Amino acid sequence: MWARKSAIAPLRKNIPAVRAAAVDNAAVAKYTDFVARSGVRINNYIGGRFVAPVAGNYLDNVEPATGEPYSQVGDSDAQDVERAVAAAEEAFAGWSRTAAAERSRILLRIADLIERDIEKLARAESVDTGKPLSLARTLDIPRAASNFRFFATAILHTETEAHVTDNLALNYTLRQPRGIAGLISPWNLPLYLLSWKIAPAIACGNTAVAKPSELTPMTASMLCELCDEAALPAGVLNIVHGTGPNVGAPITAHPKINTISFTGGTVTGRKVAEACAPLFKKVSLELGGKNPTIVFADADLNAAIPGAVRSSFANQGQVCLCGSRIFVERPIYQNFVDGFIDKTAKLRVGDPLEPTTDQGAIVSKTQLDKVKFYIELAQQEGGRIALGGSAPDTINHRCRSGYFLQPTVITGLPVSCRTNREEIFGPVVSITPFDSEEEVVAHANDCDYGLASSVWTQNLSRAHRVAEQIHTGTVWVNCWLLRDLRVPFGGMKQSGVGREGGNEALRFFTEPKNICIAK
Ligand code: TXE
Repeated sequence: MWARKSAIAPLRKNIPAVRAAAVDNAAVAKYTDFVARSGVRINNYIGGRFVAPVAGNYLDNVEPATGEPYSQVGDSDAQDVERAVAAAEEAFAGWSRTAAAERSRILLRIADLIERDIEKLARAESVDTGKPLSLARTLDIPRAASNFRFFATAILHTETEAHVTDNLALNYTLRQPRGIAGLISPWNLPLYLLSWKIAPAIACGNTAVAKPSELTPMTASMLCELCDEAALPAGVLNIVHGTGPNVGAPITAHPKINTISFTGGTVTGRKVAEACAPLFKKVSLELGGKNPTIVFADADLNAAIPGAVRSSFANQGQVCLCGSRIFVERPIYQNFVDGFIDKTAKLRVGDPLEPTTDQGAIVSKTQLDKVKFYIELAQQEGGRIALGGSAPDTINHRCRSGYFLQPTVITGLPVSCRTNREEIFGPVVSITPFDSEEEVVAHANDCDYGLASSVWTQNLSRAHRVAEQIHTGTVWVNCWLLRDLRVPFGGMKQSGVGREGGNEALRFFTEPKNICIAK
C-alpha cells in the first residue's frame, strides 16, 4: 500500500505539471487528493534534501475526519536530530552573514509561494487536522504567508541603541543571530504556528531544526518544498518528523541548539523547560489557556453573541486562545444563553472538505476522548448540558468513523470546579452569571492559566479598568483573535514564558552585545 521510502520527494518532484496548474482548482484538488490518499511517506528535510529517518521507521498519519491512516510520517530519533544539527551548523556560517536584504528577499518569495499554493496547502491542512477547509483557506494558510512577509520586512527596519558616556566612550548595541534554534510546534494550527517560529528565527540569521506535531506533519513538509523553490540555502531550515520523546526531547537536550521556541501543552512545556535549564538555553513557551469571555449587561449582543460563539468554537475549540469560560452579567444572562445556544445550534458539523461545514473533526481519538471525559465530569460537578454533548446526528459516509463532536454548552457549574479550571481544548464552554465587576474579575483571575481574555461592554472606562485587572497576556475588547503581528503575544502563569511577535520575536532570536569604545 505504501509508496517507496522518501516517496514524498520523487512524488512531488515528478508532478511539476500540477504546480503549474495550481490555478486550476480541479487539478489542485486532484493533486491533493492524490497526495493525501496515495499513501505518501513524509520524510525529514535535512540539508536541503528529503531523507528517510536513519532507522527507517514510520508512523501512520491518520485523517481525523475518517479515523483512517492516509499517509505515513517519519518516526525519527536522535540520530536524525544529530544530522539536522550538523546541517544547521554548517549553514549557519553563511546564513548568519547573509545581508538582511537577501534574507528578506528569500522570505518574501516563500510568502509568495505559500499564497500561490494556498488551495493545495489549505486542503492538505484540512485533511491533516480535521479543520474545515474554509478555515484553513481563510485563517491558517494566509497567516503563514503573513508570518513570513512580516518578518521579511521587519528585519529591514530594525534600529539599534547607542549610548554616549560623557566624554569617555561611545556604546552601541549589536543584536546578532544566536545560532541554531529548536522550534517545536503543535497540531492545532500546524503551518500557522510553525511559520510563526521559523520566519523570525531565520529572518534574524539563525538556522533552525524544527519539529511539527507528529499528528499533523503534512504542511510542514510542503513548506520545505516551497523553501527549496525559493532557493533558501540548504541547512538553514531542517525539519525532523517524529514524536515528542524521540525527536522533541533530543532537540531540547542538544548542546548545540541554544534557543528553544515551543508551543504546546503546559505539561509538555514544563518538560521542555526542565530540559533546557541545565544547558542555559533561551526558551520561549506558549502553552495552554482557560480563557474567560466576560459579557457585561451593556454589551451589544448583536456583536457579543456571534463573537462569543466564534471565540468558543473556532477550529472546534482547539485554539489556545479560545474562550472556554463565559461569564455573563445576571440581568442579561438568560437572554444571552438563549441567543448563544440558538446561534451555536446553527453551526454545521460535518466533513471538513465540504464548503458548508463550520465544525470539522477533533484532531485525534485521544483528544476526542479527553473532551468527552470533561463533558462527563461537568455533569458530575453539577453542570447541565444545555446543548450538544455527543456525536452529531448525521455525518456523511466518508466520515462515519471520524472524530466528531457537537459544540457543547454547559450551564449551572460552580465557578471553581475542575471543568472550569482545566484546559479541555475542544468544542466545550461553560456559561456562568455574575453580579458585579469585582466578582467577575476575581472569577476570571481564579485560574492557573493567563493567556487571553475578551471583554464585551460599551462602557469604555470599564473596558480599560477591567482589562488592566485581568491576568492574561492579551485582552480583547469587543472583539476576538484580532491580531496585529507587531504586538507582544503570549501568556503568564501556566500559559507560558516570554512573548512572540514583533520586536519581542526579533529580540528573542538575537543576542544583544554592548560594544564600548573609549574616546
Ligand atoms: O501537545 P504537546 P499535545 C494543549 C491542549 C492539548 C494538550 C496536549 O490542552 O490537549 O496541550 O496536546 C512535542 N519534548 N495544547 O499532545 O504534547 C509534540 O510532539 C519536546 C495547547 O499536542 O504539548 C508536539 O510537536 N517536545 C497548545 C508539541 O510538543 C515534545 C496547542 C506539542 O505537543 C515533548 C496544542 C517533549 N518531551 C495543545 N513531548 C497551544 N498552546 O496552542 C511532546 N513534544
